[in-house]
Amino acid sequence: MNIRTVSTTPFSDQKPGTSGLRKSVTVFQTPHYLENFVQSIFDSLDGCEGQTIVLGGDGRYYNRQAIQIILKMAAANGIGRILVGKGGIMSTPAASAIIRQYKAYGGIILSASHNPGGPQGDFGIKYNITSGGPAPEKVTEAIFERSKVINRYKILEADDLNLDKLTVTRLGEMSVEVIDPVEPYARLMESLFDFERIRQLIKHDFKLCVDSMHAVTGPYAKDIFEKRLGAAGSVLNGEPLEDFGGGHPDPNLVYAHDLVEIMFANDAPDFGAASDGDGDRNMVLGNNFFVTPSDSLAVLTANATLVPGYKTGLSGVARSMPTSEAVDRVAEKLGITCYETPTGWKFFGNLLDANKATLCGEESFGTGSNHVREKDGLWAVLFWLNILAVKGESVEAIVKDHWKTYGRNYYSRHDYEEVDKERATELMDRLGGMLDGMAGKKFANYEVKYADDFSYSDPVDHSVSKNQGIRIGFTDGSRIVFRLSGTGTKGATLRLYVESYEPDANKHNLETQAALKPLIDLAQEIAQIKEYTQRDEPTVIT
Ligand code: G16
Repeated sequence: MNIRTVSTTPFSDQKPGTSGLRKSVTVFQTPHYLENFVQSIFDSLDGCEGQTIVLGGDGRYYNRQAIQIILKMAAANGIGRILVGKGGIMSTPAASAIIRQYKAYGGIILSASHNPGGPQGDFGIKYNITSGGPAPEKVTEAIFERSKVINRYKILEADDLNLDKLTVTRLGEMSVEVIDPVEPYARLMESLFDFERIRQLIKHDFKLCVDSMHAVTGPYAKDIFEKRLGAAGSVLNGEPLEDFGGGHPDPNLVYAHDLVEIMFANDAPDFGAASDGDGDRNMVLGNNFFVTPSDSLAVLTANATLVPGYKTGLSGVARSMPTSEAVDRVAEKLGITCYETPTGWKFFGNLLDANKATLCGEESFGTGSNHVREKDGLWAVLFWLNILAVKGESVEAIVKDHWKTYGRNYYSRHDYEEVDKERATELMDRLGGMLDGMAGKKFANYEVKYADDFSYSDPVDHSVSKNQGIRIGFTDGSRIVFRLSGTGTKGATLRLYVESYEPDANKHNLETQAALKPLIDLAQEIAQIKEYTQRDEPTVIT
């Protein structure tokens, strides 16, 4: 077989964002676009020749074609063995688990996560390292630098492989193993959670509904909830489709509307959950009750010792900066450290590797632990089911009880999607320029305690990440945070995060937007959001 060296010219826009390179499918289909980026990955990896790489994606449109290209490029670049998910499918947390279980050199994951799919939708690619976690900034920087000067890529001339059968075959010198992407993951889940106890709960008429949103978790959810745990018929939208059935596979109250309708009906099930495109995000609901991701992290932390995999306690916890401080209060009570990192799961990697944190979470519907190095949607669902099985209480009762003990952090995120990039940058620059001297200023009932552009110094490798979002904290414990999304593909997305703390249990039943209204108005006033975005309302409120 022939290795072809193809001349190419660089694209200037291959800088990985919050989680890999995400662009529209049409951009990825531009001749040489995918190949340039993949070659930049191989060129940036030291000593990957002869090594094992894991490969799979969330099954969205272009997944199959991209996998065939990457396989041929891997063979031409001297990779020794590729483990590829059957049908090219692998959820992001399963890929992380498989990299770790097989002690692979790394993995290439094809996903644009919660972004819509289909020919007019988005596609994405990211590289994960030996630990199973997303490549840290120094690796993504090296890939980007390489992409700016690349002038050739290597590809094997060969026929496409059949990826729909579990086989071991060869592509040139490289071995290709088509593996079951579900089994190793399901086994890992069985090692962490009390499946027997959850089975008993379900047997005793506990009803659950899990929405896979026609994305990658369908086969995982069917295997785990329906087959292993006996919850027949509990998986909704379980057939993975290349365009996610035309939906937006983002598990929040707006996009997971099928589930929301079921869970907010009169005869709602006891528990509901949804996953995103690649299976790393989760949304948890009780009967007529929504659990914010920030509260979910706090509740899991407070109850972790009820779950077999965490029964000896947690070494620490971590949350991204914009995530509410609910978990900080639990950590304080448990006497463990709570780390505050920038947005992006990659920042948790060092803390997990160094055993400084056991659980991590983000407001963007992400929760996970040291069992893998990605956030893990179905893991979070199982964690909740295990707690529910042990406590025998409803989701709502558990959360309200939690608020009684720790106080309630009212929390909401307002997204202004697809706004003008230049104007959004101007808004952030203007805010940045206002921070000096803001501490001590009074706005209506609020007094500014601190105002800064968040900078993170990694306690393990001491790398510093600057400009990670603007925080304005007030003396009563409330906060407003502004940042531009690093995952959007059209224009800019401005995110406003608003949080206030209420210790008084008699005031825990307010509607969230109403409770936060004074702060939301204040954020408008300070940042002049309407003027800069030309929008009267946010696109999505979660
Ligand atoms: C990715 C990252 C998360 C981040 C989220 C939103 O999630 O892994 O850490 O919180 O994007 O990022 P941004 O606010 O920059 O859009 P996913 O599920 O898209 O891979």
